Amino acid sequence: MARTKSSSSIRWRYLNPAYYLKRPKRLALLFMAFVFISLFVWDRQTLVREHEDELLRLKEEVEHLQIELEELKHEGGVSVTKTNITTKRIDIIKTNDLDTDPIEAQRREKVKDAMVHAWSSYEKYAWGHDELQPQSKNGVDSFGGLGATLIDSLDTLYIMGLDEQFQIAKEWVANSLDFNKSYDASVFETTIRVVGGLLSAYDLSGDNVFLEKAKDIADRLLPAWDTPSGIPYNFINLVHGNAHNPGWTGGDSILADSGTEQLEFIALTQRTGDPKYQQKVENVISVLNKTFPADGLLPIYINPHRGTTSQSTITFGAMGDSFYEYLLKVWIQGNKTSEVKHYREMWETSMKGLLSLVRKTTPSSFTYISEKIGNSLIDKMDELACFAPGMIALGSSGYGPEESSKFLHLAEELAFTCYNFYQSTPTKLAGENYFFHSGQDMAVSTSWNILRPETVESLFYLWRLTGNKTYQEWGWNIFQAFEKNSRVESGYVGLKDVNTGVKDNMMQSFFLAETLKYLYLLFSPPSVISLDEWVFNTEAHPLKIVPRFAPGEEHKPSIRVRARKEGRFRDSSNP
Ligand code: DMJ
Repeated sequence: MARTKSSSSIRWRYLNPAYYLKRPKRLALLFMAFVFISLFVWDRQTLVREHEDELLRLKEEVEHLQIELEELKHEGGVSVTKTNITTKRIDIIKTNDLDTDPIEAQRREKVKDAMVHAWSSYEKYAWGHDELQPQSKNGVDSFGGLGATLIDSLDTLYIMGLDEQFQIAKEWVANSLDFNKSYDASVFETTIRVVGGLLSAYDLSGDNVFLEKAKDIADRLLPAWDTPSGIPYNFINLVHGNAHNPGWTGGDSILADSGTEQLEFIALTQRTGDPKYQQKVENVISVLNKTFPADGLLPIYINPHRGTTSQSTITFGAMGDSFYEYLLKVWIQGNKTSEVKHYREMWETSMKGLLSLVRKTTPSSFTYISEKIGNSLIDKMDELACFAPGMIALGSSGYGPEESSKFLHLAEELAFTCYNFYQSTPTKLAGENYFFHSGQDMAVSTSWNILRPETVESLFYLWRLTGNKTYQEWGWNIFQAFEKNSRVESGYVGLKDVNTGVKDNMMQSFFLAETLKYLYLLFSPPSVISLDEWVFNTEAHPLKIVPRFAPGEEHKPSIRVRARKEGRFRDSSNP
């Protein structure tokens, strides 16, 4: 009994504080064990809490993705939301901030300065007019008084982060832009500058005012397509809706003027849900496809009654150019799906035709695209055709590997020729067109320069698609030539003659829409207006690529304004 009692008291003595007070080493050991156990437990609990938070966040994300997926199923495609687009803008700014190449950043700032100079001159002397005449310091309404420069500049201001200027311009669009003008407007110019500019501003900012205005002007243009063949008349009165073709074409419609509205009008259908815009412009391509020649090259004049072409010049320059550009770009805008396969096929056919026009100069072997009348090739190339290297590079990736590198190589050779259009003159600015005489390489013919963008456009695409910094160097040289010859106290002017440097008195709206934008993007990271997400119209207005509607499918707008409510996305129109 005594033995049992003593062994139990030995066991319990460890709970008696007096035991430890007499043994300080054991007390210290006990204290350390306590600290370790507490730290271990605390650490586990923190980990569990963090995991719970992470799980909750992931659950929320899955929930949002499920909602998006549901919407996808209902709408037949991914909805591009105002929220998403606005986030993109934040991405643009962030990307710029993170950019580390100091030379690129410096050059980009210089181009931005040029935009600020051009814009503030327009603001001061020509506000609300179509274009600024910098030497006489006044505005002119070359497009019927639709604020062409202002609308053409919206997206450039936005992309460059010129927010204050963008807001002021937006106020003007909301309060002063008026299309109710009895003016015979060019369907082509109004579409590429005004419809395109407004839609791009809408896609970037998500502000509905731009979409409303784009719809207003497009509705006024739409009767131009009401012809026996569906090939549009190229001019229309914005109030009365009576359409016609200019007398100098002999009543014919012009190829580029009739086949360069597809991107904008398809985009408008996607954003409004109204099929009529897309139907009118796609019909034009169907009509032309019926009699599309084996070489894919169409003469520049088309009879709007019969829908057939008459013998006239074949060119990738003036009056032909952007028809070919839009065949490729509608395919890109349509996500390269089977819906738009025929656009790609037509474009590839035209590229075969283009190859048949390619020639080399002597003695220096510059590659150029000739023109054609009947069976005769003409050794002439417009600077306007210098958009082609960019287009060919953009389309090259759609071919198999061999063809793809062949076309990319051609694009690079053509871009070199176009750059030499600039380098070969005393001002280092290109003339309007060039002739190629045997033994003499290239000779400038029409010698003005009106601040056109095509060469820098191609340099932009080639730099984006090859990563070759040479294209940035060439673009920088061209920019410096503009700064040297075209910058005046109140804006930028063209040159009457690139040999003498004598200036004209016009700041073309495409200088702000295209030339400066492409130069800015040439010195920006490729994620700024990524070519995977955006397609540029022929006036350099980026349009967001969204899902394409199948024919006959019920049209619902693909770009909608949505608000976040109770953790779920809902239609703001149906709160
Ligand atoms: C622009 O209006 C467009 O790029 C059009 O397609 C052709 N010409 C001018 C710029 O040169």
